[in-house]
Amino acid sequence: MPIIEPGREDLKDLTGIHLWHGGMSNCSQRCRITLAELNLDFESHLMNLQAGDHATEEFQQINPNGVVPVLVHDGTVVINSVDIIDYLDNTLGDGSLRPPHLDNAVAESLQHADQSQLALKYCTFEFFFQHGPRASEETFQNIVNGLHSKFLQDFWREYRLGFARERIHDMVGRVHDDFLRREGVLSDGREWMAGDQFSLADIAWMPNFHRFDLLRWPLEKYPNLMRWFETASARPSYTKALDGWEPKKLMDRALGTLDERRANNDGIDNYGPFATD
Ligand SMILES: N[C@@H](CCC(=O)N[C@@H](CS)C(=O)NCC(=O)O)C(=O)O
Repeated sequence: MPIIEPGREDLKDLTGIHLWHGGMSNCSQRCRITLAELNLDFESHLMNLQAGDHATEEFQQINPNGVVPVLVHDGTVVINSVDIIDYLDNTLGDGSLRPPHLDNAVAESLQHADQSQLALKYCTFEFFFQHGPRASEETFQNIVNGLHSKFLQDFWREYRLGFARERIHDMVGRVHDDFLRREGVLSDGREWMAGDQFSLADIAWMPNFHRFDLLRWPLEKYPNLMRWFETASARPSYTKALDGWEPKKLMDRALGTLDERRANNDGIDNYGPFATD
C-alpha cells in the first residue's frame, strides 16, 4: 500500500517534496533518479542507516516499516520505492515515464525490482558493509532494540553474527536469476527495459546494476544488460542521483577490501552458480 496515513500530525503540514533517504540505498537512488528526470527539487532528509537513524521512534512514526525511502508531498506520505517513483511520475510529472503502450512491461519491471530487493540486500551487507567500519555494540543494540520490524531485527542479528556461507550462495544465485531474467527482456534488441522508450522500468533497475558493478559482479555474463546500462548510466539523472550521495570514505574502504577479497578467491564470483569449489 503506497500511500499511508501519516503517523505524525506535523507531516500533514509539510509542503513541497520531502525525501527521507539513504546515500547508498538503491531504493533511494531510484527515487532520486526519478526526481532528476522530472527536474524536481526536493528537501533532503538524509539518513545514516549504518548508524541506525531509521531505528528511532521519530522515523518509525513516518514509516512504520523502518525503511527508507519515504516521500512526503504536500502532506501525503508515500512509501515503497517503486510506488514512490510511480507516484512522482503520475502526480508531479506528465506520466511520460510510464507510457500507456508500455504499461504492462513497466509493471513487470517494477514488480521484479521489488522482489529482487532481498537478495541485493544480503549481497550488499556481505560484500560491502561488512568491510566498512563495524558498528559499536551500543549502536548495534540500539538498532535491534529500536526497530519494530521483526524481519529487520532478525536480519541485523544475522549480519552481526556473520551470514552463513550457504545463505550467500543462495542469494548470489537469486541475483544471477534476476539478471538472467532482465537479460531475457532485452534479448529482442530493444534499447530500454520496457520497449522503445526510457521509462520507470529502467529507473527501477539502474541502481541495482550499479550496485553489483560496485560489488565486482561478473557482469560480462549479461551482454544485453551491459549495453543497456552503458546508455542508461550516461543520462544526467543517473550522475545527479548517485554522485556526491554515496559516502566516499565508506566506498573507498569497502571497495579496497572487496578487491582483496576477490584476489583471495572469495569475491562475489566465487559464490552461487559461479563457484567452482
Ligand atoms: N520495498 C522497500 C524496501 C526498502 C528498503 O529495504 N530500504 C532499505 C535501504 S535500500 C532500508 O531502509 N534498510 C534498513 C535496514 O536494513 O535496516 C522499498 O522499495 O522502498
